[in-house]
Amino acid sequence: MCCVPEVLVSRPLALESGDAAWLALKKIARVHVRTVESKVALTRHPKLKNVAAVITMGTDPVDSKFLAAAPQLAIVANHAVGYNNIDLDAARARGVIVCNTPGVLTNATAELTIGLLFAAARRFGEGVTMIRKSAYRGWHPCLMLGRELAGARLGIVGHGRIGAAVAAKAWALGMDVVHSSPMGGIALDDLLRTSDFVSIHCPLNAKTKGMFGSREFALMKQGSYLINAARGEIVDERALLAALRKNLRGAALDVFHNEPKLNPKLRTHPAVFVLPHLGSATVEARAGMARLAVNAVIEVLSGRPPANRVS
Ligand code: 8YV
Repeated sequence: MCCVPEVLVSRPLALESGDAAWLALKKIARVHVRTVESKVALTRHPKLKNVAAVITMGTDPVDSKFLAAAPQLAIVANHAVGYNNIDLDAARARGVIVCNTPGVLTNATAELTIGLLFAAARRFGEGVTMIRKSAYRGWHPCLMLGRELAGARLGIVGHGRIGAAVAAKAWALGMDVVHSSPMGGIALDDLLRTSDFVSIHCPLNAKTKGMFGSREFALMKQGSYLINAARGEIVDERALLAALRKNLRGAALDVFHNEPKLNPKLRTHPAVFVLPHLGSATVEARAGMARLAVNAVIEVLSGRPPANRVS
């Protein structure tokens, strides 16, 4: 048994136990799965010192401390398209391959974003709260009026796979869609000044961290909305709360700072609708992500180059 590589999976994957990729992995490796209930941080996991591969979640920090605790490690397969949780320089210095799971979650995340647009525009959060508190006292013509998406301008910040998929769906809804990204589109300031809805779809990195601060919010239109299904840290939450007292009508967020601990001011704000990071949470996307991560591990353990290598 000494030559069978060991693999640590940070959380159970959304795959059937008979899934072909999963069975193929179990054929070539001894696989340890950390339970959802486990309180042991991945960096302190007792198996880490022996593993050749790890499947991490986007929420697991992979830094030099983590890498030092895993001296046998050959691959980190990140079960996420984003890899802001991984110190790529540290991985490169150690010769550890890093892979992600792009493509398979594009549609799921774009659909969720369209849901957030409707939730913000048609005040789903306030409506649900009214019902749950038994505060609905009867229909009247001015009850909880919202905005229509058709004809409104959607400004997409970041125009990768997910931003482009959101643009196609929003266009089909009759929205006037513009985008801004380092690759093209309009200037960010112009997008902010002219959009009724601003939706963030860029990766979190040194350039985008805190990119939405008081200056950016001050540029946004009176009565506009912010949508974020990318990463919480792209938005300065204090500046967002201040903008909600001034020019912003509402916000719909799938991500926030310090997940899972949400700032109580955002949690209780009537014009803020928040979901627990559900962008890729569909059976289809999660199976696709799991298979990409598992296959990347199989390839590396078999001495072949994996797909979706980011370092
Ligand atoms: C993941 C995501 O659910 O892929 C990403 O970048 O944000 C989500 O799909 C999350 O990162 C947990 O792994």
